[in-house]
Amino acid sequence: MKKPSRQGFSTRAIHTGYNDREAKGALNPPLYLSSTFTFKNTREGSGLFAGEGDGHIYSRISNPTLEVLEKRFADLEGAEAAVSFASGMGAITSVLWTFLSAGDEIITDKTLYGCTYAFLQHGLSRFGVKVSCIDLSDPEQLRAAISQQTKIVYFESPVNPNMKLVDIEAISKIAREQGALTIVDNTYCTPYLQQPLALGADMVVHSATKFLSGHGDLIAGLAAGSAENMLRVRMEGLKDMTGAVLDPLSAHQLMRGLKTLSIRMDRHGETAIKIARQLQSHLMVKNVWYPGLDDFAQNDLAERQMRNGGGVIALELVGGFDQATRFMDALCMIKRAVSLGDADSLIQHPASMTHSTYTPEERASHDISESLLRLSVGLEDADDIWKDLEQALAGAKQSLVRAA
Ligand code: 7XF
Repeated sequence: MKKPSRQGFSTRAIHTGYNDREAKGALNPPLYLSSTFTFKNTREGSGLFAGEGDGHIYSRISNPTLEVLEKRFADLEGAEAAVSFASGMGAITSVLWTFLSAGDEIITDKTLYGCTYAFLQHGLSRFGVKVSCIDLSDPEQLRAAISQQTKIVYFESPVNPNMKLVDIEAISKIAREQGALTIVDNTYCTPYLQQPLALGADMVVHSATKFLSGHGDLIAGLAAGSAENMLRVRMEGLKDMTGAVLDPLSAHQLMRGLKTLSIRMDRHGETAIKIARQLQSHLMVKNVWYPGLDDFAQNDLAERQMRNGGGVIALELVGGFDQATRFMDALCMIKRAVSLGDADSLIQHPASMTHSTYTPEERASHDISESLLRLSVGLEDADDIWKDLEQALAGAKQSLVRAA
């Protein structure tokens, strides 16, 4: 991996990968709306197709606007290279198609974002890949399960939606000893809060739709890792298998989001810990899972691998799902919507929404409670977020009292 850069994270999120002097002094990188790129002569074109030189051929392979984003993002993740995609699912599928073949095994944590799980169960497994789901928060389970057949160990940390953490360093070490690649979905943290590659992982994937862009106005994905692995992802998974290429306008907007990533993540974390504590002390709230809480079961691990607890809280109310529905419906400012990491606070019910790709039986055995709610804490004033939650909790309490 590349040596750490001398400038700080926030500076690099604004400047890396772009020289305004090469673009008529434009402060922001030009938007290259071009599907194809001309060749000076036939030899240059054939050479580019043979991997010689470093020009652009066609925007499904590379584009100068995306190139700035990719260089900047690789630097932030401490990676040699990065590739951008049309969505987080585009990133995940392009990476996994690149490195897996029939007969290989992928070991994943038992709890994953719903569509990632669906891709493994309904996609990869139909093509002869063995998919094994275990509890990766216990590294000994990986030690027992891993074999010569295992090509990839894949997980999220924190896990969507239940906020469990996976020890990236411990898992990467076991996988490496067996010759398997570790791939971490770093969506919840972004490289500002957590650096999986520095902890030994081989690649990271992201839904850049979330905190990285931060404003709920685009869908995008990113992957980062060694130059060799990223070249394969670009030339096999992206170019030939999924074609899930990011459009330049979204790349441009995503770079705008990256410029404020560090201050947004600090604020998400500061507000989320306050809200998590307030929720914990409310009579209507049965459980709160947030990595910044002192009594969070994996608090030590959170301190070791995360800068702060992030912007997402999982909770369960007294009275189960019926009360949870009343509570969600009573919220005024906080929006009922999937996605996370936006300036706007969002709440959703994983069992019927983001994780409805699991059957009820699968949810039961994959640690996804039917009454779990997921709150993405936005950038509004903490007092206003709490006021909205409090009035909705008061309504839920009244209806519980009436029912009793
Ligand atoms: O393809 P997308 O940009 O929506 O990203 C897929 C994805 C990948 N990894 C993680 C950890 C994710 O959370 C997502 C998308 N999750 C949204 C959510 O959980 O609300 C999707 C809404 S259905």
